[in-house]
Order: sequence, then structure tokens, then C-alpha cells
Amino acid sequence: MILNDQNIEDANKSALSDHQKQYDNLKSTLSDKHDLDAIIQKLKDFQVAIPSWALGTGGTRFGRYGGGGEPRTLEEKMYDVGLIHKLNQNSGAISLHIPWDIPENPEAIRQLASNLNLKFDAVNSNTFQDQEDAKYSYKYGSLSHVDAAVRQQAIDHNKEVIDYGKDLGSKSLTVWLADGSSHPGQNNFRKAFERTYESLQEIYNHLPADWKVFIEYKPYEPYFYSMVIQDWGTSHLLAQKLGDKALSLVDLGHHLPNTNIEQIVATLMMQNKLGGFHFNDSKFGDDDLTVGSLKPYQLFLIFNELVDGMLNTSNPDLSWMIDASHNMKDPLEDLLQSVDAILLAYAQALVVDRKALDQAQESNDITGAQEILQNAYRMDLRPLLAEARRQAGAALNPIKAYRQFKVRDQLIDERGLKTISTGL
Ligand code: AOS
Ligand code: ZN
Ligand code: ZN
Repeated sequence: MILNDQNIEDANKSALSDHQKQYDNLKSTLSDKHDLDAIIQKLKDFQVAIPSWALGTGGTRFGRYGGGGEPRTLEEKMYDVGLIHKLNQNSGAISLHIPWDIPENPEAIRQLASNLNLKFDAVNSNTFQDQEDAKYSYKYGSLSHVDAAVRQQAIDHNKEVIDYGKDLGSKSLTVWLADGSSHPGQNNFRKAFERTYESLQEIYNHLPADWKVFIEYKPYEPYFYSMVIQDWGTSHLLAQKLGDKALSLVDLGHHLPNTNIEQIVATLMMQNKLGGFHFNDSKFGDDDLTVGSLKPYQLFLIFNELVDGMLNTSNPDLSWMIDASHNMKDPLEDLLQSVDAILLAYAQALVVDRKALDQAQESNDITGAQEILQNAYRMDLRPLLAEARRQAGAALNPIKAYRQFKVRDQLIDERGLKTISTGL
């Protein structure tokens, strides 16, 4: 491996005494109110899955400017996630997309995953592109298509994705449905929903007993007039009708501007129906900006609800994933930043004084409630994250270590400058 334990230790050596001072400082402010060891344990346990399609340079409609050294195979994608995990010890899972990531030899892939300390998070199906050998086209939809034969092809694909996932030890399927319409009158909304539900039923019935299916929603794109699963309500309705193994998935970029995502989180968790998360950030919608780069307070408020839900509801454990695809930054650097932003928001939510917040809310102390949240958000918890990483054997500063050991240059040396990874 390009990075080994010794490298991480070396990278940490020079920063250690500064870190210790900063952490001790923070500790003295926090430790009378909080059990810091318990918080650090939570931070160490928190694992965010890296999507296979985020490891290369993504495209736009206009161009694709590769950065070099991109992973060309599933093995190389796993290797890159292994690098991220080595640096932060918070990215111990990869989310695969079929057919971009077909595991030709599952046994070997499982072995590689265990060497790299990785698990397989949700597997993703793809009925938003026509494959070369496909009999039918998804131009007019997949699970909602008017033609039963096309629907069957899409259903069979999803079943096949489950089977691939089973071979690897994955426990969930994420369905993001691109079905929709771009012109008023094109679709019968009711019929499109009913057909989608029936198709999902057949997929649901193929799930192993300990599996879940996550239903993602999105208000627009690729279609510009309607999407069959446009919002959390539609996703929840489908999940509710399907049964216990079906849950909604919230992708932060899949909301119209100013949507109160934290309230959606609270509602879905109250119903025990929140299954997973796709983290990113956006200015306009689905822009795949770096997590926390634009609306960190919103991210904190979302985590505040997540933590409250994890404490006070019976919602099943969540599947945490990043969903992004970058065409300007080094994808590995971006993913390191993203995971860090997620952990920071989580840590901030963990130091919210929940008892006091509840009291303030129950007594209509609006100012008090706001103060409690802002106090947590405005505290600099970066030394706490660094300490959690140090204890886990990761780098105090993952991006600094990544640059210090010239990881990208080494990847370019190995793989070449003109490499294109699969994805969008
Ligand atoms: C698309 O907008 C969604 O966010 C999906 O999660 C999709 O499957 C993923 O982005 C890979 O294309
Ligand atoms: Zn997504
Ligand atoms: Zn998306």
C-alpha cells in the first residue's frame, strides 16, 4: 500500500505537541458537562461509506477533465477507499454501483476488502442508462414504464444487483429511480406510481431476510417536469406500503432550495423509516459540492435531529454514505474533506445540551433554545476529531498527510495520467 502505519505515525509526530495543547484546552471546557471518552468512541465508530463513483473525475454535459491516477477497476476503486480509510479511519465501507462495478470474482473481492479493512455498504442499481447488451431502452422509464417487458428488465436488474451484493456481504439495495417526465401530460401520475410500486414489490420480495431497500427521492433531473419519486412523502408512501425492510433515503442535494431537511429527518425517524443518507452540499440542487462547504449550520441542524432520533426513536441503524462526483478537485482530497465535515457536524450535535434544550423547548424559551444550539455549533471541535483519529491510528490531519506523502503523484505513477473511472 502507498500508505502504511509508519507513514501515519511520521505524519503525526510533528503535529502531536500542538494537538495535545489544543485538545487539553478543549477538554477543560467540555469535560465537566460531557463524557468525552464516550463521545470519542462514537466518533471512532462512525463510518461513512464512499461511493465507487466519487473516486474519479465526474463529467458535466460539457467536458471531463481528468486529474490523473484515477481508478480503472473495481479493485483500484477499493484501493482508493482503503487509502481514505487509512488516513481517517472513518471510511471503512464502499458503496458499489452495478453494472459499473461488477465483481467478476466475488471471493477475491471479498478478500481484498478484508485486507483493506472495508465493508460493502448498499449496492446501487442502474436503470438510468441503457447498457450495450440491453434488450429494452429506459428512454421512457424503467420500473414505471408503460410496457411490462421493460419493467421486467429493470426488476430483473435490481434482483441481480441484490445477488451481487449478497456475494459480497452487503445488506442493502439503494434504488434511485430516474423515471419521470419532461412534458406536462406525458405521464399518468397515478399509473406511473402504481406500476413503480408493483415493480418494487417484486424487488422487495427478492430481498434476503436481513436486507433492506432504500428508496431515494429527487424532485427533478433527469426530467424537468415530474419525477415519479419526487419527494420524501412519495418515498415514505412506497416504503410504508412495501413493508419493514423498505426505508427512505435522504440525499441532501435532492431538495428544492430552502427545504427544511432536518424536519424531514425528524419525521422519518419518528416513523422508524429513515434508512440512509447521501451526504453532499448544494447551492442550487444536486450540485455535489463538498459536504459542509456551503451550509454547515444546516448540516449541524440535520445532525442534531439525527442524534435526537438515534436517542429517542426506534429507527434502525442508518447507512451513512457520501454521494458526490467532482470534476475540479482531487476526488480523494474532496472525500477526506467531506468525511471530516460529516464528523464535525456529528460531534457538534453530540455536545448539544439535550436536557437543557428540551427544557427550553417545553417552556417556550425560544432564545434559550437557540443559544443552546449555537453554543454547540460555535465551539471549535476540530481537536476532538483529531484526537478520535489519533486514537484510531489515523492521521491527525488527513489532507496534510495525503499531500505530504504525495499520494496523487504516486497514483499517477502507477496508473498513468490519462485514466477514466466509471461513473457519471
Ligand atoms: C442521483 O441523483 C442520485 O443521487 C443517486 O444516488 C445516483 O445513483 C448516484 O448519484 C450515482 O449516479
Ligand atoms: Zn444520491
Ligand atoms: Zn443525486
